[in-house]
Amino acid sequence: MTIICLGPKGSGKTLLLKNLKQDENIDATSSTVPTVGTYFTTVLLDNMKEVTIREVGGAMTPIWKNYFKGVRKLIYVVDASNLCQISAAGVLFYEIMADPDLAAAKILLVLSKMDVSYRQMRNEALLMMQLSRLKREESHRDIKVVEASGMTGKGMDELRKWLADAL
Ligand SMILES: Nc1nc2c(ncn2[C@@H]2O[C@H](COP(=O)(O)OP(=O)(O)O)[C@@H](O)[C@H]2O)c(=O)[nH]1
Ligand SMILES: [Mg+2]
Repeated sequence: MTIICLGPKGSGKTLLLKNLKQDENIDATSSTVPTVGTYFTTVLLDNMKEVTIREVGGAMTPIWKNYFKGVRKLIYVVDASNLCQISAAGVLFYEIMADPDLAAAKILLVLSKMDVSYRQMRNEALLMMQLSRLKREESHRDIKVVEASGMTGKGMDELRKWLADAL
């Protein structure tokens, strides 16, 4: 079972994964180093099953594709508090959706940093990502949206549930 976590640099992937892992050493400074290469996290779910998630650093966008083979679930993280970054994130998201290696993958779109965002920005972000159009065009596909924060732990239960689903 391969799960990957993608998203622009600084969108909050590492902090999110640390939260999922319930890492005791999380603090605000522990994730400021951009992930170089890829980073693996193993998460123990409530049903005592373990899943391993591979974060592919945002700086590696040109070679994301190399990690798509065999991927069953994909977590795409966008920073909901940074609308400047969203359009570019949306373009990349569309590219990912079009990749034949991911045709059967379940997709989780994470709007991160909701602690410093607010509802209107969340709606704006989804509009800018053209999510409703994407859902229409990719109606066969399972796309779920979760609002999260690596600071407050918001959304972690939903994320864990999604990870445990149909393992
Ligand atoms: N306020 C806030 N800051 C966050 C959140 N998640 C990450 N950050 C900060 O954003 C920066 C980049 O986070 P990181 O997890 O390394 O991003 P990555 O490049 O996607 O792995 C760090 O300074 C984090 O402390 C969040 O949910 N809320
Ligand atoms: Mg990272």
